Amino acid sequence: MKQAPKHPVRLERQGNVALIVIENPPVNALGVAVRRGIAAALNAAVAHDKTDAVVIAANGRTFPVGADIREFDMVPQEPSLGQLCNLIERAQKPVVAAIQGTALGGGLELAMAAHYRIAVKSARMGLPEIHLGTLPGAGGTQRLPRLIGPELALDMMLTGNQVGAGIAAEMGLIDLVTDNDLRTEAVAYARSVAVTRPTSANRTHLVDGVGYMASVAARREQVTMELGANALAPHRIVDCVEAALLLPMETGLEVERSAFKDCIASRESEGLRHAFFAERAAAKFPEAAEAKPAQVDRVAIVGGGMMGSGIAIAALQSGFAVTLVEQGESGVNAALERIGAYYERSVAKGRLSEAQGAAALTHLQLTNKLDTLGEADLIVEAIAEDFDLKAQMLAEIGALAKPDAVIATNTSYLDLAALAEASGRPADTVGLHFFAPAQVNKLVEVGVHDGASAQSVMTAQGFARALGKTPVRARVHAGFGAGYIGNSILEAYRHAADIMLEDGATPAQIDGAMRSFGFQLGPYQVADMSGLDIAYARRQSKPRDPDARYVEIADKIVEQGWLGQKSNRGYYIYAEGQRQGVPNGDVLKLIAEHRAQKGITPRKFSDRDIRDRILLAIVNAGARLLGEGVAARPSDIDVVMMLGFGYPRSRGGPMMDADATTPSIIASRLSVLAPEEPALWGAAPVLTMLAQERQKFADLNAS
Ligand code: T1G
Repeated sequence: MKQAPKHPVRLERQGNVALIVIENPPVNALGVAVRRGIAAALNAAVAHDKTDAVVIAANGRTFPVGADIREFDMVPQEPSLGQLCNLIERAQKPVVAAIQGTALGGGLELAMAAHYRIAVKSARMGLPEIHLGTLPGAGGTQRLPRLIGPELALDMMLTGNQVGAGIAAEMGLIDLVTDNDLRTEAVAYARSVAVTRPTSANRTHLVDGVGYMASVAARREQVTMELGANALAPHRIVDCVEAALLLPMETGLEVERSAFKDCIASRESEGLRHAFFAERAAAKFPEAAEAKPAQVDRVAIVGGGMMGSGIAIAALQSGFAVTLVEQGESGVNAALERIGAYYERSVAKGRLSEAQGAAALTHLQLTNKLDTLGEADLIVEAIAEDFDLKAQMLAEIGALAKPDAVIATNTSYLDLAALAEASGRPADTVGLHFFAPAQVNKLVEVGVHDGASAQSVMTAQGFARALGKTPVRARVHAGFGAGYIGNSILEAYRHAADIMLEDGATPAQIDGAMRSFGFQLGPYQVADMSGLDIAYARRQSKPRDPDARYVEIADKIVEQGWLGQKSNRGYYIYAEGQRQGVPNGDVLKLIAEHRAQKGITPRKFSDRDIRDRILLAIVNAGARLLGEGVAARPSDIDVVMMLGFGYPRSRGGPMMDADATTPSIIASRLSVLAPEEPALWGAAPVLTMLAQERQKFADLNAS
């Protein structure tokens, strides 16, 4: 018989103290059942004549991390979190919140509605709603300024950053930080306080009205400067903090409630919430049903170039013992220099303390001896992107690695299945495709070929998660160049751009159009940054699709010796050491000559044309990868494009964007462009199917 779900809230007693205990794993999200449970328990506790004080506590790893985000798209149910917080604040007996883990969003608001807050030393707290395109909607914008002042309150809400318990106590947010048993301390503390202390009555930071308004005005100006006048949530946060001074609590709460509703209804918040769940869904690999990640303590990386060193740093930063193998003395020294420079910069910028930097480096073994690989649990091959070199290296790795080790290749384009065969241990070999800079970029594509074992896949995925990365699964079939999800879509993106470049647009115009859409950089700025010779080498080594139009402009630029930022000259010209360039007139001349040679009369493209053509190419390529089973779900494509290629997060990614337009309209727009370049804009079968069945990509996310 199915076990009745335990109620997520229990009322316990310890003498004259009532304990309201929340238990809603995994993160005690404050869904409707939890809210109702807390309200009922509180009313019962306060009404009980043996109750002198109440403690609100949570079982599990954390105090509530906020409202249940999934409920934002549902019909609101009472009590709302705001109503529950008001009920707590108005309680006629002292209420103490006992915090462990991360008290975030509505969880911290609940604690601020309590009359007192105590926390374990390791606890952290924050209001990250801005990362979801919204603001604290349960009284946080009114109570936090009262507790810590406008300046610090605006900092916390506009950055969404977490603060530790120690800092929170210094700010006046927490009353007691303990190293002892939290529940015991909380009950003792509750017994020690005699009176309620409603936060709404706290005027400590509201007395200096002039100073308060100066903080508000300065922040409003800063937000407008940095984010523009239309940045909804940030501006509404400032308005609400202003209201906390100027309006009575009830009215301030109304202002907050209306601002919250506007933000939640915005396309931006919809996109950011989708991104939140898409990143979590991406980590759900089918192989998890068959295997668990094996323990990885020692990692070996073969190749200490930019990628190899970056992966080594990411592993050191996550506490792994790292062996980095490079060729010869000079290779070892170059890798040591690269990694050393990273730690020097991090210490200089205060990101790490000297001690932390030194401690990390004690776990690094740098060598030019491959036979050290026998000790590693996981080996990442990160040498040059050349099939023969990689195949030979993987064969050596396969021979040296211990029987239960997992072998990963960082190839971004080469045939993964063939490389796995070359290692002699295809079942133990998978793809681990990091994105530059590997110590920073959150995205890792886990390449899965037909012969890979579930254990190897899950161990690689587990390693990526342990590095704090977001792993996305990319299934590749024999004979297919890796390319995985990201680079396959990038090829379509670049191809669409190159066609417009050949037909009349300029690099700067195309880049400008994509920046105004929300990308940080346009395709030609990215090309210059990554090095034009790398892409050139790949084009030369890859068989051309005879049915696809080939644009030779990029090749001609490289053949002029213009390689991008590394040669201060590419699509743009760069002053020494500068990352911002000016359009390269010689390239414009080269393009004009190229068109004349091909008999192409340049035509005008509006920025909207440019965006539409590129986005249609991206969505269509995504649909093709879904049809080929390379991507498991559309939201995985969204995650790859947002984390790896700068697709604006507030839009939720290209596949979510396509749903906002609808697959039917996308399919009809593609049909207009398809005759121009069927390989790019000929609708993929999955898209045609969704359009015909009036379905959305989101319907495929559930699968
Ligand atoms: N609502 C619903 N589900 C949530 C959730 C939430 N707030 N937070 C986490 N989950 C699910 C998540 O999808 C995953 O599910 C599982 O919990 C574990 O999460 C009115 C408006 C706390 C730092 O923004 O940042 O309060 O994939 O894998 O890496 O003002 O979760 O297992 O099925 O992320 O250890 C504000 C969001 C909400 C915090 C833990 N709060 N959460 O990270 O685990 S808005 C937040 C996180 C709000 C009020 C407002 C992280 C974490 P599944 P996980 P983790």
